[in-house]
Amino acid sequence: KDVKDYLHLLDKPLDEFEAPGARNSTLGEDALWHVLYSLGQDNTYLNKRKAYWGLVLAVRDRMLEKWTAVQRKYYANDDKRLYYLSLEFLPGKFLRGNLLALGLENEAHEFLHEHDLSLDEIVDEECEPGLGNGGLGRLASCYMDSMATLGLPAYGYGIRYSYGLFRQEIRNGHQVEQPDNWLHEGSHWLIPRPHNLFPIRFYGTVNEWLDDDGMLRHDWRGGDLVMAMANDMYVPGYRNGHVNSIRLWEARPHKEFVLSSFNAGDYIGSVQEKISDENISMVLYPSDDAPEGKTLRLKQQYFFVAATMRDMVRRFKKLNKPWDQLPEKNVVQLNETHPAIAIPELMRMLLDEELLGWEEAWCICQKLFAYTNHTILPEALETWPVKLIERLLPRHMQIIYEINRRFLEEVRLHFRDEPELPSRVSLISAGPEQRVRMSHLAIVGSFSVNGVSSLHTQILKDRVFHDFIRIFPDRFNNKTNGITPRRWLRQCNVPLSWLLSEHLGCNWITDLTQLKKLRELVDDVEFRHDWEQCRLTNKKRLADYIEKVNGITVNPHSIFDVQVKRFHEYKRQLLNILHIISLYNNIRRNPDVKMQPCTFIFGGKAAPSYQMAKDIIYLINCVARRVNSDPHTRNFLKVIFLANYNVSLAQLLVPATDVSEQISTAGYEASGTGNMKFALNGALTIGTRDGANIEIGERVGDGNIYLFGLCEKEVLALRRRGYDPWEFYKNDSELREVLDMINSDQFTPGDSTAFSSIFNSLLTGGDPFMVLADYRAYVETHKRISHEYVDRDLWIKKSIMNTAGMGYFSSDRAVKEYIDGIWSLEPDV
Ligand code: 9GP
Repeated sequence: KDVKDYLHLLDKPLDEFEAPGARNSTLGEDALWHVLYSLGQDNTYLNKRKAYWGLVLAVRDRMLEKWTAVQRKYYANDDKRLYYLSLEFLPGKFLRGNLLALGLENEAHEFLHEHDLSLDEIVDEECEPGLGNGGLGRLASCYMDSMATLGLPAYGYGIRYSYGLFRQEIRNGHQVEQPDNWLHEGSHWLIPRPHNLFPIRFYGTVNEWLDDDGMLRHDWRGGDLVMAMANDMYVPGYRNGHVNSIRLWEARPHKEFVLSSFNAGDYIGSVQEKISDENISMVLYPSDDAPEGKTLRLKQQYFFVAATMRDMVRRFKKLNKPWDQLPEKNVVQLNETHPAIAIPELMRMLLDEELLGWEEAWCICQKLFAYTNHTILPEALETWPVKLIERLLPRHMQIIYEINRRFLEEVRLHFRDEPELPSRVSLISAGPEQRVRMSHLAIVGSFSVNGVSSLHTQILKDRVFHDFIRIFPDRFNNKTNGITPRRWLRQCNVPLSWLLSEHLGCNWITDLTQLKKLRELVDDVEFRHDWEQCRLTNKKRLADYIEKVNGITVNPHSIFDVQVKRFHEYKRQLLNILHIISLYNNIRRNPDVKMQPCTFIFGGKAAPSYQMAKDIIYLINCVARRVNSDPHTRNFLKVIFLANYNVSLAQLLVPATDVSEQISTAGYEASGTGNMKFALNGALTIGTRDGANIEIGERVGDGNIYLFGLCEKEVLALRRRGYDPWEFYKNDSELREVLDMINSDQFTPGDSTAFSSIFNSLLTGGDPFMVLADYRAYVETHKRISHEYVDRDLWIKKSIMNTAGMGYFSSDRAVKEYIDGIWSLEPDV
């Protein structure tokens, strides 16, 4: 069947959701108009580029009409607004998703068809904004999609980085980082708003003065000013006429030139100043699950938070309401601690500019802010040196001291017999260099603190923030992450979407729980056949990509086993590659082995400063080179590393995956969201009892997931008892062989020390992430997978049961839980 035969299944009629101001012209007519009048190009013939940009502008017009109508409605209805503050967003490419949400897919297909073009070709023209590192940024984008689809009065806020996360190239097996100049052609999805401009101060001094009531007041002045300019990105809801926006701040020089130095003839000096001001929004920090303690990063955090608080207060002031209604009309969600400096910033504005008293201002803050924690890795919990904040944001440091003083006074009062408690919960850590603990600031200044999976929230309560639970027993809650079904099924897996809509209707797109009805179809032979065909179509598409990009032929009937995510020791890509090496050894030992061919696919970036993660990438590529060129194993085993893993590549990989690798050391992965994407698309998970894997298991059923290895409690217990990786090395000959190969020149002929860092970390270094402890269980589980995959009926049934069980993991469900449990907002459609 042709694409067009199915499209009606996925499209509801337009008139159901057209907003006021709908136009008479067609999308194609408008695109042609824009090619001539906005791009200034001949529109009598179209190429891919012109068609792409013309369509972007025509789609954008429609979003703008809806967005302005929605903004008007917010004011008219006096709606409570949500501000979602995140230093990262990873929206992926826009065109296809926006067409889909606005119900314009058919029109776009027809228009392109008339010009001998296709949507697939022209989306190649689109550059993906990499304004995030990984899970946290992508989650923010999934939530923005759901907020718009649920018609929430919500705004995303972040930074318009000129350079997103680096572009990864692999040269001679090594990761090489290249700048990602995603704006080199400009982006029409982003609307600059030069009049939404706020001055942001750094450094300077604090003066004291007495007001008419004799109250001591503070005034922060001097220092450097940088301008924050708004750029808006639009997020349409799915077929509901609702459009929200993400406001991304861009740093601009305060003055085009500093006049004094200009007059003094220091032309270069004044230009230099302009450049350093703009640096603030120049580049995203490429660290995931580990903060970069650099001044520029703190500047970025304050810069976007200060501009956002100004914007919120600007809108609130239009309502002419008393200050105590600020939290009735607004709620601010802090995505991680990165925006936590918003708490002292709002205090400063209320105290120093609006002249409120401390109690009143603090009461407002505590009712306004909510904080989501996404990590328990100690090295990833942000702290900033007191000295740095004192210099960069002197007034904020005073306010943090005062918040802390009052908080600790209360703690001492209520926990008299625990003299150690105040220093443990203090916002400021003691030691040779005092530091501000941003998570403590976020907890104390918020009315809600949530983790992102059941296990993660439990760990926060039991371990990481245990003391705070007793101080604020009602503050902690769980909101298990979710993913948007629009991008992660409807958009990325068109064949399966057709099949689902044919059998279930289209409502699953906005009500993912409908997927449970698939359970009634598992015994239908024809349905299972169609299911398998969909999967095969996706696998062939991925195989074509691998052939084109990596020049390696892979067998689409082999098991596609995929691990794509940031490279981090706790995510244990190492465990995966150790298993592959042992498989390789076994095939070489038994050339007549009967086994299901397997294609192991890796993708992901390592933080440029994280040497061990880069060494692991190099190891994978060296193993791949050896395995793929060995005539004895070539037909059974392929290892592929796909460079520059990003949202677009994920959309290609996710629907083509048979086995999803989610193998972090139990207790370390807060939730994971990749795990959800794969299972939703019918992959089977091999995973540890970590993060959301546990909840996925509960929903898809024990028999449809491969959980293995130590659970979180066992990891802790083993560590307490004294974990000795050498024992595993000594007692498991297969494992020993693999490790010895890594510690030789087998994969790097002539260089036997290339991977000694890895070998040493696993043995003499104590194997901090317990790779060796889980090795045997992992290998045995893989044997089971390989065995069960051959029983196609069994496997396809399990695959269907995965999709059927994943309804819960929709970001619509997650956002509804935030609405009910934290935000108290009214959907507005
Ligand atoms: O590492 C977590 C990941 O497990 C989670 O799924 C994601 C979204 O909640 O956040 C990641 N954390 C970070 O990226 C930094 O804290």
